[in-house]
Amino acid sequence: MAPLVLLQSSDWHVGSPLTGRGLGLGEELRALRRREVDEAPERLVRAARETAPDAVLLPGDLWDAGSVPPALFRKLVEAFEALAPVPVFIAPGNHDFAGPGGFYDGAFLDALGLPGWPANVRVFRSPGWETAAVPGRDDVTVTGRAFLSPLVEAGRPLSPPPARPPAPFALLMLHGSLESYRGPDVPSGEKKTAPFSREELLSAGFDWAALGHHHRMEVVARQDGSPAGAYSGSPTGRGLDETGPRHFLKVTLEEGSPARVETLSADCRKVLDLELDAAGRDGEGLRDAALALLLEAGATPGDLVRLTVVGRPAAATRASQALGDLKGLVAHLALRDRTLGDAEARQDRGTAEGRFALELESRLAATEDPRVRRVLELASVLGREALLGRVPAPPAEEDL
Ligand SMILES: [Mn+2]
Repeated sequence: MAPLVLLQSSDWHVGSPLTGRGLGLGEELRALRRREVDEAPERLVRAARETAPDAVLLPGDLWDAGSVPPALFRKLVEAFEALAPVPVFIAPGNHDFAGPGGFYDGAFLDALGLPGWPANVRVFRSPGWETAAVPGRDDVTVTGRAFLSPLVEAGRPLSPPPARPPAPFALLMLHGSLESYRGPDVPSGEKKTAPFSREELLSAGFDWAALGHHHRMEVVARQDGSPAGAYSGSPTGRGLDETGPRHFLKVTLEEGSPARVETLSADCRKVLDLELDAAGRDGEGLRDAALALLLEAGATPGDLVRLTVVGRPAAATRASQALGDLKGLVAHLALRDRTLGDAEARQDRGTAEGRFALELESRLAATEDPRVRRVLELASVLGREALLGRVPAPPAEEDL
């Protein structure tokens, strides 16, 4: 039996507005990044040329909202046509849900004069499990389902699991929340949608599970350590919850051997969220430490970086001034000054700076609200400048 080669991706979120993502991108860079988010389908087509897969698996969230412009939908369809004759399987998620009146609805496409889904694409449109054949590979089946609305699904999709078809290679596509996932986009509290455990996934007995919904790559291993499935993660870093390199997955299944998972670079730049401890450093020391940190993080000129400076620098050190000229090293550097006043002045209640520092620190200790905290941090940095008799530089715009 020939090995089975799969190409997997999900969570493109085409049409994302990229606002409020904490990076403070300027208009021009935001527009460029939006185009890059929208070009994930083209990058996938290039990855398919490289990997020559037997099938492409896309477990959901291909677009960000039902209001995605029809022009972007056309580009999506063109990419899928470019993949033909390779079969493409889509299991719609909670963002690109398959309800009536959406882009997965043929009548809706007809009414808008939009092209229908190409013949090589199979979309799972039912909320119940369905199994599809893979054209050209009668030894393979794909079992999938769809979200029909954006609402949180509290039901457990793998309890009970769908019946495993008897094919030598039985593949599963599932959009939902692996309960042990701990990436930066992990949902808080009870917001997990279509939740499932590793144990539920393993006992369902499939040869591979293509997972979507979470945005950091994560492989789910069997008891013997071999891969049972994976989230590829989103292919384009859109903000501080999608940091680091982004991947498409090439998965090779061969009878009698563990699945082989290889990553292909999916993004042309990356988002980095770095923290620098000012710890007694003067301006030059801060600059050297920041350069070392960028190097260690593998920063390249195209990257989008947030650098948070914490701790107590040497007296009268201004982090924003010391680090301002690092901005030329990457495409975007958002500097966040969270430094505290120097320890000696702070201990002296007899000085204005000492009382100011203590007052703000006690207010900071009293609140968890991130917006209030950020305002207090800025007040601390700007107030110290003013107390030192310097004109405070207005802080850069931030979107929290
Ligand atoms: Mn999702």
